[in-house]
Amino acid sequence: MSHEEFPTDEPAVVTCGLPYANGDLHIGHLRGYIGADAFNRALGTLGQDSIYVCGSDMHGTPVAVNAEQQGVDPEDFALDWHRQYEETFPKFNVDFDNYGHTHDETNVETTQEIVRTLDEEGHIYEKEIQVAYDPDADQYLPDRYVEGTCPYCGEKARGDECDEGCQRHLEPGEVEDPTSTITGNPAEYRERTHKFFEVSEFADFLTEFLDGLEGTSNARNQPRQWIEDGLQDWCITRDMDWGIDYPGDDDDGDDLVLYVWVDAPIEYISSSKQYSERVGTDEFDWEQVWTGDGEIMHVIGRDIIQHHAIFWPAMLEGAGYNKPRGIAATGFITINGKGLSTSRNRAIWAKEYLDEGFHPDLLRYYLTTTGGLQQDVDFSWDAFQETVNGELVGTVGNFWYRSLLFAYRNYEGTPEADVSAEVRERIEGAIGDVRESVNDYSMRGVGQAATGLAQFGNEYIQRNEPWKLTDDDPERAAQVIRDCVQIAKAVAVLLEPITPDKAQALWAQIGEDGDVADAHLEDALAAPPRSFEEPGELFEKIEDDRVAELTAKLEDRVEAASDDAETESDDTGGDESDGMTDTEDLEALTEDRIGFDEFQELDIRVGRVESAEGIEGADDLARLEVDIGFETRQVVAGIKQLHDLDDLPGTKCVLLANMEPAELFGVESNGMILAAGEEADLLTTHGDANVGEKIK
Ligand code: B3M
Ligand code: ZN
Repeated sequence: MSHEEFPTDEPAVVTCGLPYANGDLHIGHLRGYIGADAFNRALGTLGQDSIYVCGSDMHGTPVAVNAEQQGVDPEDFALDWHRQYEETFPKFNVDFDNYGHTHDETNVETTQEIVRTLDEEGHIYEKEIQVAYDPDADQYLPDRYVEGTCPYCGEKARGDECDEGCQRHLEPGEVEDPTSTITGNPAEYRERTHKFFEVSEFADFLTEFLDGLEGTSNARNQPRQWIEDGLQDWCITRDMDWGIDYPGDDDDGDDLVLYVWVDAPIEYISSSKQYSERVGTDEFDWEQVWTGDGEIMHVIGRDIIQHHAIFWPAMLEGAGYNKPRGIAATGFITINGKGLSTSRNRAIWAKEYLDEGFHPDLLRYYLTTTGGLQQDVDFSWDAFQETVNGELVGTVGNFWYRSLLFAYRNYEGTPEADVSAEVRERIEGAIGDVRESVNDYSMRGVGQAATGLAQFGNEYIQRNEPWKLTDDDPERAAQVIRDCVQIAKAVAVLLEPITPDKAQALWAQIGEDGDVADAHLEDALAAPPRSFEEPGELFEKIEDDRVAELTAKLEDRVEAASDDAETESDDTGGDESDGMTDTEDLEALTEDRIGFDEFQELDIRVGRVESAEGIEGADDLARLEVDIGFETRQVVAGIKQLHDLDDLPGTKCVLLANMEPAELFGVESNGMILAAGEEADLLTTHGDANVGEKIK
């Protein structure tokens, strides 16, 4: 099934995955919300009637675990974050038409109604299952309360998702070797009755649904594979008290609530409903979208494809709702080439970015034109500077300023002339590119079309040299500048989805009234007003010393955090440990003593890891190159599963240099790197000991 191109006659809803209300927003969040915001704005420029809704995800263990750690009530905890998000998004020009939360009345009602329908339609059944339980904590262990090994790929996994490995959703009881994240004890299993949603019954429907699904190819292909491997039903209840009650639950003290992934996507509906209630259904009819033929587009992270391309459409189908037209699953984000990690403080925080005094549109431009809705994004202050200085200052800003200043000085605005055929065609081409890009869910394409047009503007003014024509051929000069003002106007319209404030500033600069956000692509070709004021510069160059300072700040705080981060296992600042082990678990002290000479025989050196990579075929082993001053040693260490190998280069370590060489998996190990504990906490020095120094 193929869809009619945008703009269609039906109203549309764009959503972005709901942020868990459990911590500060960072660049990893922003890329999605900004991308989806730009997409919604771009749909608007095409003339599509479209709204952008979202809300905070208040439930589930991601919230409960963090609230518990802080000793606060999950509702208060989540509401605090929710309010912060509500304040933060507009600061990045992320303009939600409605921003609700999953614990509000609308969502509780809508969720219970949908679940009731699924139940009535026979899509829900009860089953006894083994649920992990921590006897010391006297608590069941849903989802993030339990960790173990993924049964599919062998990577470390949380109770309900294999977030470091194959990204699969895991059902209760599936994770192998489960341990409690509360006490670290192995989990016991207890029998409990839970509700299941019959996802497996929807395999044929889903196959057809995926055939018609637009967006990124991973949102179709991965789910096809999962269907082929055989779909499992989803357990939709949890032994917790924070969440939405199963409808009709008699509150028998069982503490059964709906799994967070039931009520979270339903917030997309609830939030649309709230918008309609606010503006009136004549203006926007949520039912037309969600139960009629409206267009639904989801922007999500690629780790939640299964939830959106399998579970969610099955739920919508089962409850008689409309299904998404497109799912864009964004790539990952890295910082200086390394994985974003909040526990390692390797992130750019939303607040930090604003506190540094950068305009939100700069980040919007960077994120949208490098990653858009699809690609991975690497952020470094260097690359950010290069993009801002090169494209925004150098290309866009330079064109705007030089052409408008020339127009102002010579004509006090837009000269009287017609737009040339060449320029008209060039603008029409850019409009066509935007239209095509939006239909391809490519926000990168939208950015390229806009900046490409400004680039053309620069070439055009350079090629025609109007400054040489004003005396000799004033008519021709006027015509060239008329063209340039038109291009500037078109660039404002085309860039609005990405840099809304800056586009508005330009819009006002050429004397236009009203909001550029209300303009449609065709308006790029309409004549600009006759007169305007002296223009000002719209973008400012980022200086090298500023970048050096920001880069150093980031490196320092990653280093400071990395000492504690080694023991952390998740990315949400999860399980803090006090570093103490019960002495019962420690290996007994050796009675036999050795003399100093014997100790001296151990040639232990300070080293620095130069590179680290996994050894193929060996689950645990990594090959490290370690600089020990005199030479670089190749060492094999059993740390592959326990460390993020990309993090290791540059770290100081301690190496037993006169260890007999050995061969492991065909790789020679020439020394032994020292580590302690089950997580192979690498020994290091904390002062200024140089690489190569002997430990004594
Ligand atoms: N709250 C966040 C995540 O897993 C989760 C998204 C819900 S979308 C309905 O990325
Ligand atoms: Zn896995």
